[in-house]
Amino acid sequence: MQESREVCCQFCKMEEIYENTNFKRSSVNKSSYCKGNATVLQERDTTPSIPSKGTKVLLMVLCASLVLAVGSLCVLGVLFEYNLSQLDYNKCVDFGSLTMKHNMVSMQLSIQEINNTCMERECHELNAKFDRLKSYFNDGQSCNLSVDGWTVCRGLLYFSAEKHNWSKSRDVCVSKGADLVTITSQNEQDFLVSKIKETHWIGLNDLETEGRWVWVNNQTLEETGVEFWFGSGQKEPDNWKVQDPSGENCASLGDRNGNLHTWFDGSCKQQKKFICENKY
Ligand SMILES: [Ca+2]
Ligand SMILES: [Ca+2]
Repeated sequence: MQESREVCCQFCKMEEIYENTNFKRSSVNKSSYCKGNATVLQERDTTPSIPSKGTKVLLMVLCASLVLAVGSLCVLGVLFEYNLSQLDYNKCVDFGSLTMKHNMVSMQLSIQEINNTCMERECHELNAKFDRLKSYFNDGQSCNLSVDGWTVCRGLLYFSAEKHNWSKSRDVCVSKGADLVTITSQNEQDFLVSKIKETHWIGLNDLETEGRWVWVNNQTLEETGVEFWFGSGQKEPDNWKVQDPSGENCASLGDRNGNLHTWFDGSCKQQKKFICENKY
């Protein structure tokens, strides 16, 4: 009997423990059980029991959490879709920009190729001109005998085949668009000397003022700074008047004695070959 009472008390404690659970309290008649009828324990009641207040609160919290989770997932989904569309848009923009840059670079490359072609053509033409000028200035081969007997050097100097007095010689030069040659440098003197085999009239005279020698372009010897008289001015010009009382007022390169490297004054009436020069 004492043992049955102890079982009854333990059962009552368990009831208190499981009060907030879904387990259903047995419909055992506790009083009768406790009163000693310990042999009869009824099966659990199969009818649903009313949830306790704590359970309701827990369920409400769980539901709220679930709603929040679903809402968060929806928001995340929307954001992901938006970012994905933005990414696609940026890709499209980048692709368009790259395509434009590619077209620009292609166009610049085409222009550069055209420029290179033009530069190559210009370079070829300049080289051809350089070769012509090089052969034109470098040697005596640039002097050619023309059909009328003149020797033309560098396209600027004309060595006559016929002989005239000084004035007539100058007239012939002028008729060719040139004038009698002026000599204003050692190189020019040397070049002319190398091309003649007899005396030639040059464009130097003192017709206007005796002793004041000027070139046909009115330059004086002081202005040009060079002069190549025979005997370094001691012998020529001497204005010799034996053959011509008017004296010697015209200059020639070389004399009849074969001195071809210096200048001589002589009578302007003498018949000599002459050198014309086209300055232009
Ligand atoms: Ca003179
Ligand atoms: Ca003389």
